[in-house]
Amino acid sequence: MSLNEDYRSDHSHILGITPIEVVCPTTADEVKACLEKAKENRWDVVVRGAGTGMTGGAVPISKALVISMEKLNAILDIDIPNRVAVVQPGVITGYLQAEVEKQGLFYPPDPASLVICTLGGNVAENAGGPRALKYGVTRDYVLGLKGFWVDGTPFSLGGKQHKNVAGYDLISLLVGSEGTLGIITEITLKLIPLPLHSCDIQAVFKTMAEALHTLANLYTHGIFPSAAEFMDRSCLEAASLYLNKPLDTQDYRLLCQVDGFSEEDVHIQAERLLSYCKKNGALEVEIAKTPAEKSKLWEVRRCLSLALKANSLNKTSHDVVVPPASIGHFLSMLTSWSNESVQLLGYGHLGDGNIHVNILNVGLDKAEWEKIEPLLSQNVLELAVNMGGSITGEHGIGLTKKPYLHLMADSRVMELYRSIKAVFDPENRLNPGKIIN
Ligand code: LAC
Ligand code: ZN
Repeated sequence: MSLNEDYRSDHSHILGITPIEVVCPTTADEVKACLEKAKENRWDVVVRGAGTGMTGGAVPISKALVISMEKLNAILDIDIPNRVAVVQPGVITGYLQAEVEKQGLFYPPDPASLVICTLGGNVAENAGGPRALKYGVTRDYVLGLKGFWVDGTPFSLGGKQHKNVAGYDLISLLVGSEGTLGIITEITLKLIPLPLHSCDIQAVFKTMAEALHTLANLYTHGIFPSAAEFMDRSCLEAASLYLNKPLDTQDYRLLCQVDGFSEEDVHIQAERLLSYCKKNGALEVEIAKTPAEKSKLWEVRRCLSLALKANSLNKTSHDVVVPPASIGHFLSMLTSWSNESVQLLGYGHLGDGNIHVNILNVGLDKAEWEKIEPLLSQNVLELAVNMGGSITGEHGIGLTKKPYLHLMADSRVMELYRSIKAVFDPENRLNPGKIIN
């Protein structure tokens, strides 16, 4: 057992309360014993993976027993005939991906933190990533869950069956429930055939309008990109400083990926994408085929969250979603709310309308920032909702988005959420204060 201050925070940088105890179980039986001990002592219980969550979901905000799944980290089975992987929650996402790829299989969800985040955390948050555009999010791959309810009673839902419509869909409910409904100790994940070939294409545009127009009409050109990411000048400037590398920052970039099962198919899609981008005014197009060329392009994209934080006094991150056709209007509104002291920008998974909005303090003192930031956050989230979108596409509600959940859910729906929580966790001891009060 260890007691560590590090277990108070996650990537939202909210500092929670020091845990009563931090336990790192190595078996499901130990998890059960922890829950029984917590029940006896009437302690709250907060479960965490690698702490890479962005909204404070794993931050303890009451005196709680923290169960860290970091040592429950075995791949139990890669079952090729059944096309599933059975894993413990502490397995690193990128590690599972590498292991299944050796067998010609594919687990697509790829959050930006995939080399450090865990599958249990991905399930808790229903994580997405760039490849969600073609392949969907974590929930689309969870076939089975085993674990415990808060009082230590075991549950087993689904399994290796690829279809299952028996009863209410509790698996889907647990996925994305941010550790508030149950504790997961085993996950069965669907695997699909590994696309054997892929290439990445980066197109540089002079104007945002050209880049967005290209994105908006991509789907009618016989191309199914597995990712379509957008970065603007401010992102590129921050990445250049952060990576200490010169980058051409006077432009807007689309970073797309196409994949398939034959070199010919990928080549055809890439050629179509290249000529389509050029037709739409791309000044430059770069194609990356080798692993080194690909990671050079993705290094810039994947560092953006950290780079923007490093290059501002304060940063608030949102991950709103808008219907794809509204992206241009949404981004222009962000620009209209920016000034020399506060900058609002959007980057990321624009192929599916999932925009990482960053509100950056570049010139305000602490008091001014604390006054203006909530107003700007409110504006950003309300705008997304009013456009028919969502306040979060992949980072969840946790703590930071809790004040805004009502924008998505009327009072009846909020009441249903509270009722669901009360059925699963009548004493409100499981990650209390997250998602809803
Ligand atoms: C990303 C994280 C922030 O896509 O979700 O960079
Ligand atoms: Zn993202």
